[in-house]
Amino acid sequence: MSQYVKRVLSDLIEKNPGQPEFHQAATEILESLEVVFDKHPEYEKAALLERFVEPERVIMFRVPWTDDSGKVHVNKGYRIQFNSAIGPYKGGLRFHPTVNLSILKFLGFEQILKNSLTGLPIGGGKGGADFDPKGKSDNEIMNFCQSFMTQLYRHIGPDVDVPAGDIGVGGREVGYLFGQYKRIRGAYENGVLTGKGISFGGSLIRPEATGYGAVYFAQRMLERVGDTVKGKTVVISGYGNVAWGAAEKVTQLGGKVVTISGSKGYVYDENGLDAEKIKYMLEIRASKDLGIEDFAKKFNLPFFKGEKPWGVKADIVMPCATQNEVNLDDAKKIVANGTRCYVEGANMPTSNEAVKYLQENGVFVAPAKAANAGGVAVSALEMSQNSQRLSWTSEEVDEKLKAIMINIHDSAAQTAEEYGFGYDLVKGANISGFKKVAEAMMAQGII
Ligand code: NDP
Ligand code: 2IT
Repeated sequence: MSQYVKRVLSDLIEKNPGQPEFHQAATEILESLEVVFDKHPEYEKAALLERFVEPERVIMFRVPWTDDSGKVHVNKGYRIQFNSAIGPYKGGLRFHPTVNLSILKFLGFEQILKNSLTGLPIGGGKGGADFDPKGKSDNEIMNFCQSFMTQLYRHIGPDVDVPAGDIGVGGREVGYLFGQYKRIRGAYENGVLTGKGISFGGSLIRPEATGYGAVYFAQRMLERVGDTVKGKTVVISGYGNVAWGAAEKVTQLGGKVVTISGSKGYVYDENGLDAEKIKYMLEIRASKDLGIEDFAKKFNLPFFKGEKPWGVKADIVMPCATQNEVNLDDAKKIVANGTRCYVEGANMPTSNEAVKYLQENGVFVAPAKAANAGGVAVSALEMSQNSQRLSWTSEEVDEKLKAIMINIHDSAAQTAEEYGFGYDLVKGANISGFKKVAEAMMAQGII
């Protein structure tokens, strides 16, 4: 690595102790960007990289709420406003007990490049809380969302920062968050959040967009080698929003989804999921009491308790649950199974060494920031529809999503080629996403 990039990375690690996920994401990104800094000595003079790795603003706040028995709880709430060079901060909110500054900084950092790759004018941000929505009643979820927004509202707006969903935050939570924002602001600014219900400014296809987009991305990778999704065996992890959209699109295209999973284990379906089973994924995700084991029980399928699905033979592997689900040992199993195509639906599901191992052993890896950008891309389309006060049909949104995914793939592939990395989509996506942000930051002066 060049001295400059090395120095910024080691400073980042030293100055942000106890943030392993942020270090991990930064290491992968900065390693890829070395070649850009070699070409642009003026970037170092402007301390571009030092500024790029430092969030513009980190907001932390208290979220007190009352459960159904009258007990008071307090959670930590966050919003990382990482980079607004190319547009208002944009990114999801995650409600999960593991949420902390490290996880949100890695997510926010990745989001800057992902959002740039969509070709749409959105900056990077991320937020959330260490709140566990599991087992909570509807009323408790509403209380929490209202308290969270009572703090967050002063920091966001349609031209300032536009949150959306992520783990633990879906349509129901976005509805409660929007209701409270509207009540406090006294204005109907529906462009302030995306992933809203269709009756109040949501976009058709937004719930499906991340999973569909990841499969469109896989389709483009296969097309390059004269192949299609039809007839392919696909291993998916997770059973949430992203896993659901991916399973639906793979199945529509004639592929066979043989696994889904949750934190408690995975389900194996030799015959491949059908429409009824895919629909049931939505029910368990929305349920207060049901989990992945109940899916296996209902359809009489084998359940592998405490295990991950990476040992199952597949043509395509799509991790769609959470970060660091695939380590080096898992990558070895995936390679040994002859998998050709590895598409990240979740954010940073793969350790850096596992990504390298997959790539060195002939697996085509589609990194999250490229492959899962369909969700935020349709969020940006939702913002456009809101500001123009119109709504596009499902077909219109789906067409735009497809075109965006093809464009992301092609620009990552072309950039990697240009910089001498062959078909390395990890490097290509990082460089391609960064170039636009870097140009904008340079043009806007030292801020
Ligand atoms: P959901 O809340 O809908 O689903 C989360 C899924 O991941 C569940 O299957 C859950 O299983 C599993 N999971 C969550 N945490 C863990 C954990 N610590 N260990 C193991 N499994 C876990 O979230 P989404 O589908 O929206 O998000 C999934 C991934 O996709 C995340 O990485 C997210 O950042 C990313 N993403 C989401 C986008 C979106 O539009 N929603 C867009 C782009 C990326 P269980 O309930 O059993 O824990
Ligand atoms: O990780 C992501 O891209 C998301 N959770 C979606 C963000 C968004 O603003 O739609």
